[in-house]
Amino acid sequence: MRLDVRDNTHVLVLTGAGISAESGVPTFRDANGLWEGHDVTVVASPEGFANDPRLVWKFYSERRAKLVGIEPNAGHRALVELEQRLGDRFLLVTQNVDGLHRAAGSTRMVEMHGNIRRTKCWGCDREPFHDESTYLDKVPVCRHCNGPLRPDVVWFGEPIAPGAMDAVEEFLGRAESLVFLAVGTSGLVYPAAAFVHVAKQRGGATYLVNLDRPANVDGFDHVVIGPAGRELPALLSAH
Ligand code: BV8
Ligand code: ZN
Repeated sequence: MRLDVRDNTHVLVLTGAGISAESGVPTFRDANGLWEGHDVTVVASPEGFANDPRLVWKFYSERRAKLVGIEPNAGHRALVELEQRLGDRFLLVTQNVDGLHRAAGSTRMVEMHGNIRRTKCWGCDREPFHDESTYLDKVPVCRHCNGPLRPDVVWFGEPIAPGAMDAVEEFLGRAESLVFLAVGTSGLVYPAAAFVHVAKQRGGATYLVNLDRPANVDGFDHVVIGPAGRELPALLSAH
């Protein structure tokens, strides 16, 4: 199967943890949504951080440490090639916080759940900054306001990264002949899981590449079951 891309086709891509699996980044489903027995939706939440900031920094520090030396894979690269072919008729929205799309060369991309390699202040609105440090035994504090620093990711119960949804709306607003492609996502987290339904309402053709059939599989016209690193290059190859 190939993505049906014509001269006026606009392609919106949504990726989840599955596209980074072949790079060695564990997915959330792998761990059944648990980390050291903790429910990720609790650890990755404002309440979780307020309740035990050291535990939350341990969770993110371990994930930051696991990202050292991790490289993008053929799935990430296939999306960069498609972006280069389509230009402004392409937009990638990722749920991932691992930074691998940017590392692969994606530029027409929004990180709707933030980026684990950035830290921001919980207490003031100083500019978030690039940070790959790990904090295993203390909670870092802001030198401006002395408030606790936190990973610049969107937690459960927090609104999506500012501008991400606007970018999607702007793209959908001008998309003639829309194609929506989801890759490596279990379709459980909102609002990302609803994008396929939005695309269908806009008359878009919907494609999925995933290792298994996700919760929102019924929204997809075309379903390719298999690893993204193998399936994406074939699906996205130029005619
Ligand atoms: C919001 C950053 C409102 C942090 C993440 C009840 C019902 C419905 C919704 C809700 C509800 N209760 C609460 C909500 C809303 C909530 C939500 O959806 N909860 C879920 C759990 C029910 N959503 C939110 O809170 C969002 N915000 O709604 O705001 C609002 C508005 C205004 C003001 C205040 C509030 C924010 C959600 C963002 C949470 N942050 N990440 C971090 O990373 O630590 S989500 C996090 O989990 C990831 O970013 C990702 O999005 C999600 C995991 O999902 P996937 O990426 O799909 O990964 P998963 O492991 O699940 O699946 C991998 C898939 O890949 C599998 O299907 C597998 O088969 C496949 N796969 C594996 N290997 C491969 C592969 N596929 C291809 N190739 C392979 N090799
Ligand atoms: Zn501060």
